[in-house]
Amino acid sequence: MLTRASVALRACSAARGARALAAAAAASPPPPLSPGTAGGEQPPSGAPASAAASPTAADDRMDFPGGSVPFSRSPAWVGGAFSPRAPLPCYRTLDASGREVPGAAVPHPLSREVAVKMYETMVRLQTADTIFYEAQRQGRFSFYMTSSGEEATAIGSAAALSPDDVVFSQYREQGVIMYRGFTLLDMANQCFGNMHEQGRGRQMPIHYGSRALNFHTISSTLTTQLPHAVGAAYALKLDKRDAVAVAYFGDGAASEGDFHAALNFAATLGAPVIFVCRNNGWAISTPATDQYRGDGIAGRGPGYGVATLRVDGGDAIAVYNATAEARRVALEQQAPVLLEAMSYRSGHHSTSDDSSRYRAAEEMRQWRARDPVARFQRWLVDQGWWDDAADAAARQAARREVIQALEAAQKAPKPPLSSMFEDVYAEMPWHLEAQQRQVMAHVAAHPDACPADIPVK
Ligand SMILES: Cc1ncc(C[n+]2csc(CCOP(=O)(O)OP(=O)(O)O)c2C)c(N)n1
Ligand SMILES: [Mg+2]
Repeated sequence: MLTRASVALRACSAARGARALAAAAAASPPPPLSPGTAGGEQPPSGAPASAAASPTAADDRMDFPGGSVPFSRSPAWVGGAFSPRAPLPCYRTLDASGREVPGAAVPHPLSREVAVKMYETMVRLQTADTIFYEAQRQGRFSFYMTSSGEEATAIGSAAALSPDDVVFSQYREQGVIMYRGFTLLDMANQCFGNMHEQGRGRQMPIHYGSRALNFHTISSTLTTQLPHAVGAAYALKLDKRDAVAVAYFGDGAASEGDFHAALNFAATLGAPVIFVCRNNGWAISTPATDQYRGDGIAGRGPGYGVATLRVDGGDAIAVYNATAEARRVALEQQAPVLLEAMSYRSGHHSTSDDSSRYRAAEEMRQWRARDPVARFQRWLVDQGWWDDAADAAARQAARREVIQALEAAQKAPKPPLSSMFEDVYAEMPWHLEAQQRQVMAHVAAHPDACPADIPVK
């Protein structure tokens, strides 16, 4: 059994609970800055300490509108080559094979019901990813992205959220919306762009969204979802709602200016938002090592005054606990939290990519051996909550459901051509009416201009 540190942690005050988790996660806390580089007035180099004039209360600090900082008599450089620091540690509860790490803090133990739901969702996600990917390769729809290697990040975090929490996702977190209740048929309808999907074919495949599930429609314009999430979180705060906003994004997306604007706005407004970065090592063909020179994405959080935790993104239990703590801190302190989930994109970036062109087969093989779904399954089996027969049945059922969903979605009618002018304005303005007339006249004159399966009306 895992150490049920939750019992002790829950007894702690709110603030102590957060610190306890951070402390338990810290295998080796970063060393303090060396004397003379920060932390107050120091005697000039070479001068005996006794010879240094003792500063008065008034002149040992600089008080300015943005805060109060201590003076130092030596140039207090930090960062880069001046003060290399140990990387922030990565919180985990399971080892690479799925065995419990002795002594790991688990402030929010998983119930059997939640754990099994998480695993069954992982199985459906893996099955959907495999078959949807193949369906795209067969030309049945135009594009797909898998979340292979990152299933535990999406589903572990989703399980720790409330249905009232508002999600803003990038594009590789379909496990989150699935966990919330988006069906395989909903996914297939969106990928085929048929009349049953809420976007009515106006988005590329994989741009899921659901008002009912509090999941904003995906926009693949990287990082735009982060400022949106901060705004939503601020609205939740003003309305005194018991809910947070959650923004998912990749390591590459964190290089956009919107990342920095979002963190700073969230910190200064005190917005209850959880930023979940999936650092999967790659932004298409650009390795994470080309994205930054600091300590990953987590290293930036403290600079913005944002509570930050690095977590093993392949450990569903660690991600669940990190997210549950992040949610508690965000709500109690009305402040943002940054999680950096360390993971690996085991598949190609998308169906438009061939990752064997830019990364080593050995790297992929090593990461696939740490498959997050297999790790979580090992743990479930160790609890006596899962076995081979249950696994085979779940995979067979998922396979049947995915195939049925794809067949039904492919057969469903497409929305009529005129629908592309609808849903933005309550009443269609004159310029859209004019454009609609032009399109209809064009298609009447050139029937081949419109795909045969789109009703012209
Ligand atoms: C503003 C913007 N710039 C560039 C792109 C093209 N693009 C799509 S995905 C991607 C890489 C993103 O990598 P990351 O955020 O690490 O997510 P991952 O694909 O690894 O999950 C890029 C550059 C885009 N969609 N939007
Ligand atoms: Mg990435």
